[in-house]
Amino acid sequence: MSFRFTVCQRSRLVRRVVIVTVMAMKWFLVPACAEEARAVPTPKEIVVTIDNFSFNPPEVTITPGTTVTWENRDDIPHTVVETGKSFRSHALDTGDRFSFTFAGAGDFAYFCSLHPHMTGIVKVQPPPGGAAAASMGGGHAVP
Ligand SMILES: [Cu+2]
Repeated sequence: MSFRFTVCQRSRLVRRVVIVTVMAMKWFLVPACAEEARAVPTPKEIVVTIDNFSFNPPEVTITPGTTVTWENRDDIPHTVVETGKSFRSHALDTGDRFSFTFAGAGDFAYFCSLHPHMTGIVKVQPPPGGAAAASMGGGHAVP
């Protein structure tokens, strides 16, 4: 009789521990998930490679503040020149890099001045509901 009573008490204690543990996990898990959802990675630097007489990828879409770095992987020199002349690289030898940070929204078509058939475009689009929507153009070269 007394043995049965003990088992009953024990299982009640186990159930209580389980409930407390689940409640505690809820407290720990909810903020962790919320934080993860907020930290959606927005790349602030992307690389466009120059290979076999082409920019790869030829079209990129970024948000203002993003730095684009072009890297020449061809064994001949290339340049990166924006049609509106907002940026212009020197001749890039193999392995050379050129970076430009796009401050404002807009479409920036560019080409290689040594091989004008090589073209690409950078589309800078403000994040949804972002305050940067009003600013157009601009940016600066990264030394
Ligand atoms: Cu070229």
